[in-house]
Amino acid sequence: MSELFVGGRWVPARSGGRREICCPADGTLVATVDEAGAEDTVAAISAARTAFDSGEWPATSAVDRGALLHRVADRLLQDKAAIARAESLDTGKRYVESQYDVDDVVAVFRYYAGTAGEDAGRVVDSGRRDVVSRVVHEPVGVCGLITPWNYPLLQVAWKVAPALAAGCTFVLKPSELTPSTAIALIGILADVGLPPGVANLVLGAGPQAGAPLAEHPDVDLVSFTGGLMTGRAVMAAAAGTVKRVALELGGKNPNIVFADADMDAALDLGLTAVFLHSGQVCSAGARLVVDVAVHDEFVDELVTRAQKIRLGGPFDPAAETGPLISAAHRDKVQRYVDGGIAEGARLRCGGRRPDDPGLDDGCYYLPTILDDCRSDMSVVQEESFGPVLTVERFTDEDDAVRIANDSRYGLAGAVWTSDAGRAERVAARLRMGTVWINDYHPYVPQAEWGGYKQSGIGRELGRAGLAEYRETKHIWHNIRPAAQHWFGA
Ligand code: TXE
Repeated sequence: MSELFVGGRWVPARSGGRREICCPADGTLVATVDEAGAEDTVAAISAARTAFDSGEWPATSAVDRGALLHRVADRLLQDKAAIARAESLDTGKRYVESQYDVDDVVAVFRYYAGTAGEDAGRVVDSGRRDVVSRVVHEPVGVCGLITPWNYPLLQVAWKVAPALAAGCTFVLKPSELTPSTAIALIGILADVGLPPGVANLVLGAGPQAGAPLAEHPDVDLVSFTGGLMTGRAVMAAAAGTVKRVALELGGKNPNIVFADADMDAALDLGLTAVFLHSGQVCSAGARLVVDVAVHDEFVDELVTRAQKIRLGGPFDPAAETGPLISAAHRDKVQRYVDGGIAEGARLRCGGRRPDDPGLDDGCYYLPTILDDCRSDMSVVQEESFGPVLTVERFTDEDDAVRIANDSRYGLAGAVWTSDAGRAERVAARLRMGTVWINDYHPYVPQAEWGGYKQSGIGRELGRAGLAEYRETKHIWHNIRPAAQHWFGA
């Protein structure tokens, strides 16, 4: 039984509510956890407020904060097998991928351990010899951190590590579908000596357990990763108290392939771009924008390869990708595919559940390719967040850029070409937070991650990812105070 973590103690949900967590690979019961209501979240906010206003953490030296983050990274490595297993059971993703995810989480904690003391502030020219003027950075305060289910621990780490590095306190609300690794991380934070009240955890549904984090006046910042519609609701709720808002709302990311690209690499990574983790990736290359000159051969080969992708559970050594997160999500993916076909797309493969009866109990969906798509189709414009690739053709460089930018989103995209000048021209014109040239998916904690347009507000990772959790203060120190007699009195 897992409870909530409030003020340094594991406590039951006040409502007595509980939720069963089931593995989407086969429906087995994985865990039973407490289900918080708004009153639990308000109690957690109060604990975080007290720890920020009266506790030692915000005044702890950056060196000590960094040392604590390193201890967290050490423990994560020590517990890697158990954490990866828990992540795979909650999400259904392959165990090996969950292990990579833990490595990435460790890298994020190490990165912010190293940067906690960076950019503490600067002295600025006051224009006066009797004045010392400086700009300092301070922790923003109490943070509400709301995360989704596709990379549960990774997305928690992208928020928790910089928040702690900056000296903030927080209330974390992970996805109600995948809470296990957040529970493990909170346990580790307590074990390595984080003072009570700095890290608080509430589990449960968004509208009940999550909404107070956007609304409550004692929360200074809300950082949210999830869907566009929920992100809009969080932003609207946060407006009532003008709190800082950071949003990562996914994308509908173009993967542009020119005729002069290295075709084998473009095919291989084009497949990974969209079908990794069955498309449940915010930066998935779900829109293939391909040169009309190579369209036929490229798409034919992609279809051949997509049909060979082996589906299976987290511990099936033959599996290359896993299930979707839930049956409801699979239904949503199916609706997008059906809608695309109704709007004129040509189904080249997939478009349904697999035939294998061994997969019947899981939320599996076949890798799907829809050809002959247009930018105005819903399946092209909206995030299906499943293993669905749409294909559009372009005639020249301008056309490719126009199609790729024809989206309300702007998270990521890629361009494949052997012409370096063209690669740079296209990269410069794409309105996206990340552009890969002749590659897809890599990221590093040192580089900012986030979206243009409706993909979000602010950045995670990198220096900007730390800056999100800092306030900026100008301190003007008159070292020779003297009356100025502006007024005659
Ligand atoms: O996400 P939600 P869902 C996209 C993807 C997916 C869609 C919906 O397209 O199909 O979002 O997924 C919490 N106040 N992404 O419904 O609702 C919720 O409990 C405060 C993109 O699972 O956005 C969870 O913790 N919080 C994405 C978190 O918000 C609320 C990753 C995300 O849930 C809330 C996942 C409320 N009113 C899905 N309502 C990405 N950007 O990577 C819900 N929540």
